[in-house]
Amino acid sequence: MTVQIDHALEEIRRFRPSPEFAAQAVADEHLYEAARADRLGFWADQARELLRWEKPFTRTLDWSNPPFAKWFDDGELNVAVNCLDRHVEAGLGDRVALHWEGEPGDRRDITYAELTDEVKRAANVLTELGIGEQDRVAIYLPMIPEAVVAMLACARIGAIHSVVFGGFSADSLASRIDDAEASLVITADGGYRKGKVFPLKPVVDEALAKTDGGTVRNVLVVRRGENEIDWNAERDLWWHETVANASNEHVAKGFDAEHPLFILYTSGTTGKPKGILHTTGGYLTQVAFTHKAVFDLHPERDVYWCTADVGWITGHSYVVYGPLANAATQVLYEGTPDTPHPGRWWEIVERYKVSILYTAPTAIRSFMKMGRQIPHSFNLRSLRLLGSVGEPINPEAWIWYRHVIGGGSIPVVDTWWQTETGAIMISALPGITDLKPGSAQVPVPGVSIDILADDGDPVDGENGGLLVVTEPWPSMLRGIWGDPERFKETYWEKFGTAPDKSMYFAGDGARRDEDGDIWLLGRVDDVMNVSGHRLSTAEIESSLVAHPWTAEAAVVGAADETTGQAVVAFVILKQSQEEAVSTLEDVSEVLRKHVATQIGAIARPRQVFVVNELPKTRSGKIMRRLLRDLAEGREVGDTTTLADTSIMQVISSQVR
Ligand code: 6R9
Repeated sequence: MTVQIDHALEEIRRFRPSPEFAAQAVADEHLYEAARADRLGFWADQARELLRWEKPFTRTLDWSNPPFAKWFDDGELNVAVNCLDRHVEAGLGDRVALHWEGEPGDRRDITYAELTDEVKRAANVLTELGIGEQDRVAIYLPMIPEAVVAMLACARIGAIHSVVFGGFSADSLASRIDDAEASLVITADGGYRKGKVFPLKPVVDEALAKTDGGTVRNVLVVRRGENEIDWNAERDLWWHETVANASNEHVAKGFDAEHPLFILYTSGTTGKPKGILHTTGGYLTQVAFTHKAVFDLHPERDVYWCTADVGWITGHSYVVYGPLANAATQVLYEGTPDTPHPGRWWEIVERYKVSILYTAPTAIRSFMKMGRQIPHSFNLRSLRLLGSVGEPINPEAWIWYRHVIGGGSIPVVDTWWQTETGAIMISALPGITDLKPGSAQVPVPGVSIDILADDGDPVDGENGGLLVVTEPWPSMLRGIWGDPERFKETYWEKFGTAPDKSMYFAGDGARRDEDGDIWLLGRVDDVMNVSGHRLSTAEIESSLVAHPWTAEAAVVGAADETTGQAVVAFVILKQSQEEAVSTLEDVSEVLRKHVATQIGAIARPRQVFVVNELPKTRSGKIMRRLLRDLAEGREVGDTTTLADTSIMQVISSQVR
């Protein structure tokens, strides 16, 4: 039997690109044609056009031992040279690479020449500390320029970085340091968040105590928080005493295109975090290509801002590697969106005249909750393109983003991808694609996507199924650090081990509409089964968010005696509506009816709980697993990857 996900919610709004935008757009139809005609040739062209190779490659893809791919593998390049030196040599040394803004309001503009200088110094320090090719370096920093410098310094000398979100616990940090057997940790005394200094170095000390010091020989500490810290004179070094005094002469060598670049840990739904491994040539090709084509980058005039933390893959690909490879000018902001006032982001957009903004639906929905008067008290007219990543963006949030932030006429691109895919895989191309709110739309040129039922057969019509990538792509993960078996099982053997059945399984549900546009339906593990109907979280959540009272919603399937599972919803109300609603029982009744009318009786939530917060990861993804525990009356499971680990207590008290 083929198992599919039912498709329910209709969305009919469409937005054509404006002729003015289309006329100046970087991407044109020709990209799709070229990729269709010769997929590998297309990627080889991108690799040659967008990057500098120390030694040109002659082979594009070696797929003789799937799922272990090699791209451009007889070529050599240096990632840091591609992101820095070559721009300086091309006369762009005075261009601002980073407009950095700290949360307390301190600012630094760093040019490409200055950034190159700093990375060379840091590379020399790493080498002096005995860090060599393939050695692992853990980076545990706030969003300060040194985070970018540290990553590029590793890349420059062929060391492998593993960035861990500042704010992850000592346990999480320790397990990541252990798994990668890191020799060095780069951290700061502390960083700013919500108006306060949060300690980082003390967490590193605690983590290293847990690992018995393990493989770590040194800790390099940036001074940022000026908070009191303990010092181990044999192990610890100050960044400002070492990097500032190091030589700025550093000749970078080329490394094989399959030389590892970084490990980034991503929490599997169960089990221990997976260290996703990325390499250099293919990765840099696809991040540079997508950064340019999807964001319509004109590096000479755009100011780009991706709000992601560098501890998330989005920060790797679209704060560090993509934008810098493309010589973009970008904003880097240390703090939270609402410190010291709720208009902080919009003030930053106004100050730097940001033209391209890339953020997550969670942020958009939290601004929706606070109301449009906050962004509207700033001048946002510099914006000409908006992007979204991390979760399905509900159509209502998409419309709000386009209208309230974008002034009503600029493109919004919803980009689907994963830590594992390394770069954007599905997105509209602005200037070409007719935009549909809520749909991630089409594979980027050179990427092959399909949607299959559980047994590997195609799904019927517009029904939902499992999203798969059918052909290898340049920025694909090369493995799970230290665990090739888990790599194969988790991603490549969903439909069996026969060569024609081996495809990359993303773990997401998706459907294709009649125009061929792709809609993401949420994680497959979160799909609910109500009386034999498989319902997606994304569609019911979008329906809830479409009601004028609701700013955010999460739904889960909870065990139910009659229907197998029942839909249980958690909603956050818009601040402007809180007075309009009389009692919480009313809200629940009205929203249950609303979903039943919009989608159908089968999707009507059994319960709707009004809450003030939802449990989210540091990158803003809702952790539905924890809400399911709550809805089924169980003790709440592992909360270590939550941005705020105390949030579940708050939510449980509101639900009772
Ligand atoms: C880049 C990133 C990957 C998971 C992915 C999916 C969800 C990301 C999305 C989206 C719908 C989008 N996701 N972008 N779902 N529409 N535009 O988020 O990487 O942190 O590894 O998460 O995020 O469920 O499988 P990562």
